[in-house]
Amino acid sequence: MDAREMKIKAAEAALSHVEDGMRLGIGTGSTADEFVRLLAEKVAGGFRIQGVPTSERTARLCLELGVPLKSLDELPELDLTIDGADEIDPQLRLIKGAGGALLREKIVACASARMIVIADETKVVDILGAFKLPIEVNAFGLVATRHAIEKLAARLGLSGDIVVREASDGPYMTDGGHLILDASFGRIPDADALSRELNAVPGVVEHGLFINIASLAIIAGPSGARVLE
Ligand code: ABF
Repeated sequence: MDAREMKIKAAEAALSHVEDGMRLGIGTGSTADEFVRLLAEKVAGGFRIQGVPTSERTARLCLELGVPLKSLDELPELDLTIDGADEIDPQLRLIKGAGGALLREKIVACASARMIVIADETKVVDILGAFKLPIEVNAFGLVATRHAIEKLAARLGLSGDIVVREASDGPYMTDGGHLILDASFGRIPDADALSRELNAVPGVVEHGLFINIASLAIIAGPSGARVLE
């Protein structure tokens, strides 16, 4: 099974948790895209859902494939969100945000009664942090915010480069008009403490540590899909 087939397996397994009439948060990324494609087939067959997209990119794909969308303001309480992740640890703590949609992803997931993560085996880790941690920041005071993050990281025994994410035409801008700092800590032994400390920095809009948010994860490997909960 190649990487795409594994993503499709995880997405198929997640689709079995979606019930007719659900208000559904719809994630971002290549795994979430596979879920959208499968969901669109169900919708074409008469299945009724109302989707809230976690990014402009996902909104475009949903509209293209005929998945009905609402805004989160129209549907502020959701039944379920299905989304991908960059890393998943045994406590279902996640690093998310490689796709730059972490803020909307976290808002939508937290407005949902349940969040199911879909991923392939390569995303499962014992300790978070090998993947760069995305931190969405306000452009105002960027240097001061980065210093504050460096200082709190040092207090927690973390070190590594913290760099502004770049796009082909300059600094990467999120859907919310913010910048992203990617922090290469390597290992984050106390993700809960780091999350709390980052939340206390005024220039930090949101960060990619998702703690106590995911309800279960569907992990696809060469021999099929398994569930982590
Ligand atoms: C989004 O897409 C992100 O939070 C995560 O960074 C990424 C996972 O993408 P993929 O499924 O393409 O690996 O859910």
